Amino acid sequence: PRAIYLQDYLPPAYLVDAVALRFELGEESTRVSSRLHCRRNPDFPGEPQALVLFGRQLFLTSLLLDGRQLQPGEYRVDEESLSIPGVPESFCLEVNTEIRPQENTSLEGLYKSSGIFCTQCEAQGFRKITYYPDRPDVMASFTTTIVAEKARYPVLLSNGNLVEQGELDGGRHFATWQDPFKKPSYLFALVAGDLVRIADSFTTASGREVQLHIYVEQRNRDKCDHAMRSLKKAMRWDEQTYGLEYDLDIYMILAVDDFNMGAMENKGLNIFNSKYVLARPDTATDADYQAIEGVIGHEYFHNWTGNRVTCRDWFQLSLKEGLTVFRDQEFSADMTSRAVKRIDDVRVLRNAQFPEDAGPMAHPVRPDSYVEINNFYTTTVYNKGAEVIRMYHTLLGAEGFRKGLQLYLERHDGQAVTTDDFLAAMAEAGGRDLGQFALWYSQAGTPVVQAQGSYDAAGRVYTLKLSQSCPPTPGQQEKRPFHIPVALGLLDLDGNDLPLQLEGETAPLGTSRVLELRAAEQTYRFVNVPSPPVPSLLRGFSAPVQLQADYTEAELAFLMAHDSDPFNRWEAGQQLASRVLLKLAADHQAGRPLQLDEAFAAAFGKTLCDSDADPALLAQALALPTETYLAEQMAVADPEAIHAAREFVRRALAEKFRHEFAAVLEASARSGPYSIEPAAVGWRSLKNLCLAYLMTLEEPSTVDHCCRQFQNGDNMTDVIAALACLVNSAGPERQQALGAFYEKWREDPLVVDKWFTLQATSKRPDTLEQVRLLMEHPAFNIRNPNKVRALVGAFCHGNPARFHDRSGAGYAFLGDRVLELDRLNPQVAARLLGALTRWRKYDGARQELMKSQLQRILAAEGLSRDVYEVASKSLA
Ligand code: BAL
Ligand code: ZN
Repeated sequence: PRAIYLQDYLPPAYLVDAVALRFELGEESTRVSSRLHCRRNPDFPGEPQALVLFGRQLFLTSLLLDGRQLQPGEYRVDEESLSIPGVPESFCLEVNTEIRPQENTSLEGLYKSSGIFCTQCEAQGFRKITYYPDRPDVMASFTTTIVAEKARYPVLLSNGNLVEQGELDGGRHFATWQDPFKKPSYLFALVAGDLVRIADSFTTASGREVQLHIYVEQRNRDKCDHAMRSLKKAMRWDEQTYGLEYDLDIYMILAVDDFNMGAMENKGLNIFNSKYVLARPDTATDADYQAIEGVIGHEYFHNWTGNRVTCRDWFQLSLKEGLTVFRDQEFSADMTSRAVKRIDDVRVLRNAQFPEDAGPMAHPVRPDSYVEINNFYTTTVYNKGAEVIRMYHTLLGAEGFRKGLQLYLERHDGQAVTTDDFLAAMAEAGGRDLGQFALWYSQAGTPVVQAQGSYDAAGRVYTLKLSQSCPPTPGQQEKRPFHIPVALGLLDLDGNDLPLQLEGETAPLGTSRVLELRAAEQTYRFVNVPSPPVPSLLRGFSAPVQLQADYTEAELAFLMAHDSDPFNRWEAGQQLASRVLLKLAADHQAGRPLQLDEAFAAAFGKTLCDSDADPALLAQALALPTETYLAEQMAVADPEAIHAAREFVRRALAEKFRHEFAAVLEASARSGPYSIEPAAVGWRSLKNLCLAYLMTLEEPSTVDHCCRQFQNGDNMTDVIAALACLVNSAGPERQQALGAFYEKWREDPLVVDKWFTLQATSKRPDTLEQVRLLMEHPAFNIRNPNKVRALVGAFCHGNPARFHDRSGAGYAFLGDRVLELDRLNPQVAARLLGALTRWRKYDGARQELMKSQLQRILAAEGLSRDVYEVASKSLA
């Protein structure tokens, strides 16, 4: 397999103005006829070229140029493309192909899910439907006719507006859809199936009525209310926040069970993984409800940031993804709790993106090259990309950012552009030089920011020295300094924010401000500081960096109690807990007895008893850093020691604070009936966290409480939280509860996924055996990505203590699954393989075991590009 480079980009040699597609959907095979109106691209540099169309796994039946059938000698077909030399300046090409969607297990292109025909074309799935210049900078108007048997496929959908429909002979019918907006092929969608429609409508700010349709299988019709409500909220939010209105008269969403991604923003016809649509209080957790709101928002927001203005090439993927993730994060923050949302988002960044940025697959937000673009739908492109957008927002302010976004959308509406174009619009609207800021797109790796403060009592001056560096990443040994916004405040002895005045300023400017670190090292002098302050640095996590500050434990406890920035209050607690846990992990390694740190316990107890605190924030503060995060903090990760230390602290805290935890459980019983409002969600998260702590003691009264919550809970959040505790317990309740849960929910695949995940993430030593057995369970299906992620993915990515078992059995299990899956669905296989990429982080024995699996995979015949790229780069 060959790498593709950003520096080799050339504009397309030919443009497509319009394309008319006709699909004859069949049980054996599907015929696709495509009529392309093409012309030479005046902007293509150099001599006229052959027309090259991309296509994979297609059977070409005929090819006509301006109505004349081409003979085999007049064109060339290989595994990836069709080329026709000597085409005229402008012409009409008709391409007739056959495909077999029912055999398509890659879930890319046109495929079938539970009897429903559906598509996934991003990034390069359209070329599995027909030969086409399948690249995002070729934008055309699409007209799509779908013909299918009416009884099996009463609903026929595509992008845009329905312009014609009717009956045909032999029990068949057709529908023709026309999309008035030009689009790249990756935004094409087609759906045919026996579906029910949930209908609603939305009146836009300018008074246009938009029909909103959610299509699902009959059995799911009562699980769409939340998705519909979320859609309407998202539409209103985008109008109010950015003045952006929806542009078609109809917006459709389809939910399918078999889907590689979370969802897809096809113009006017989003196709969703059912996980991000379906919810009922008894089937979906609070986290599911929030994820649905976020993903519905995300796909809707793409209509402007992605569809109206799209990417020139796939290196620019973060242009639409980073921006749209930022937009969905802000939407969710406005709908729920801003502080809790920020904490959740930073957790994702630290637990997934920082490790990626520190490993062999590290790449810039705008990568320089790829072998398989599907491997670049990463947490770097998405989540670090969103942090980059957030930094523009921090540097320009909300109003400057809004102006910049408006300028970008006006200037580039209907175009396929680059991250440089986005940066130029922001720089112009904000009146800022963002030249150095551009390094966030081109340099990989997580910068390290070191902070050192000193106080001069005589001069009443506080001096803060900030320095930055960035570790080497593949292909980038040396890094230039980044432009880093560092939001900060200074706390006085009572924990109040001090007014901030830098040397040279005539008066203080607020109590929280953003310093712009641009050099490798910069010093800031704050004047008129009456007493030695405690700095609150990187407030709100104002940049995606690792902060190293020389806080004492007492200072961390002080920030935990007093910082006016809720994110930094949480952060101080996490830093304190990390220190304690890492020290205990070292004790475990050295065979020393483990002891709970008294100062940490006191700070924890104080937080737990803060009856004025917001329960949602309290739950965040009381949750210990994850095993994955802690592993990242060690020079050589030791999953066993981390697990032992963390479990020890959980039990020790439960013993010490059993009455306080129990008091929270009691208080929560008075917190009112089930609702999905943020306050109720906050109480549930706090209550279930306290229950989990108490259940580490497995005292009969708590086990009883847990069983009652499991049996009588009126919502999935409470039921699954209780079941999770029981699954980790040793008593007979475990098996009973798992059995009862499965019997109750066996017909609901999304709930069964939760049942798989709980067992795959169990702390019990026999978990791998259980996972192997569950792969034989009738409810497991290796062709369904959600099932693979719920069972195999959850074990390999979400259960470090068991996956990294010294025997290497977890690694061998993963190796087997990757090879098995690669033949069916390379995208899913490559993602799973991500669990082995950080092998250098472990001890020598584990390194050998992990490496040998990577080598075994790489040696396999007929490997996909996806898996080849991950395995070869991991070993490089
Ligand atoms: N564009 C792929 C799915 C998403 O990010 O919305
Ligand atoms: Zn997206």
